[in-house]
Amino acid sequence: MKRVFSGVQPSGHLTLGNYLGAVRRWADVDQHRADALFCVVDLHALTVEHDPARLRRLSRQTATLLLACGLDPEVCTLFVQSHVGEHTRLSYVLECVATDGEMRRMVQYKEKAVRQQERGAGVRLSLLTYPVLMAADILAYSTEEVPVGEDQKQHVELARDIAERFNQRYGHTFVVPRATLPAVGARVMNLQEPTSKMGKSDLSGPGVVRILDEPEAVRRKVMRAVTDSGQDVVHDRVERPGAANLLDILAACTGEEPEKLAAGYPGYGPLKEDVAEAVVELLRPVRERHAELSADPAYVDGVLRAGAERARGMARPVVDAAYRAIGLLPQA
Ligand code: AQP
Repeated sequence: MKRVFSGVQPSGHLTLGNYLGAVRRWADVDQHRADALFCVVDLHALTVEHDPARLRRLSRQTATLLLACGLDPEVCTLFVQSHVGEHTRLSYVLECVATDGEMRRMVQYKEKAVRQQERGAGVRLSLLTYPVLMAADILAYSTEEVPVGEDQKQHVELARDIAERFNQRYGHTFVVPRATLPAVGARVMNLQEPTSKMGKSDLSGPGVVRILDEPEAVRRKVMRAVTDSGQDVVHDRVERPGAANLLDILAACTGEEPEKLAAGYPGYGPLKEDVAEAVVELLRPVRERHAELSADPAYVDGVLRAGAERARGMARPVVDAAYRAIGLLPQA
């Protein structure tokens, strides 16, 4: 069975982008076809300004939401990154294989560093180095496939490069992973700024649909989505990014082709109405299940405890092997 690993940061309330780009596939496909691990990557959420109490709340909420989206602890392993010490243990060793230049080329680092500076906050060193921690997250489990949205592709490629370099220098230790992207929904854009990704840490609100938004809020956000000049509906991500984003979202909800969908709409109004209803119906069962699960935090804690134990057992031998390979003296 293939080994699959992926994660989500508890850096805000999960969005429609997280759902369509990653989590829906984890639940519907990956956990059933693979030996799959899914992780609330809380250490990654420490790379930008954060509030400790909010981070704790969001970590539990994210885990609860992953279960509500359909992750089944009987068939996959769900855990919190900081509960498994092997991730940071491996990360340092991988920092000794990665280069400073590689880190500075990461698009997310460049974009988020600018955002931090604009907010008047310092750029944390961890923002530069966290792609190595992400490589450790992946490599510690001998992962073959990493199902992610498009924005994370570069980080998975870095993990590949690090694994190959380590294996070449110190002997075969790591499985070399690859990213897998969804056919549609790999990059859901902000409804107010359709040339920017819909990101969960975007606090401004109206362009970001959250999985737990009430139906009325979803409808309002979709109906107010920025569209392009021109009344005819065409699917063109470069010239008509607003309409293309709505068509991509509808395609991801219905399983149809965005280009074919475009042909059926005389104007933006009816398109928006259908997108709003499709998203409301897509998210409805998740919201309902989340309400049930959040009434039972002890159940969620139990799932995370068992998940961390299982994950630790899988990661330890791989990390021990990496320590031996790189020349660290094993404890007697
Ligand atoms: N807009 C998106 N479209 C498609 N896929 C997306 N993903 C994130 N946003 C979109 C995918 O969801 C998974 C988990 O994402 P993450 O927690 O690593 O990143 P984020 O939601 O983008 O959170 P950030 O980095 O805290 O937010 P921003 O960018 O707003 O600063 C990943 O597989 C990701 O590809």
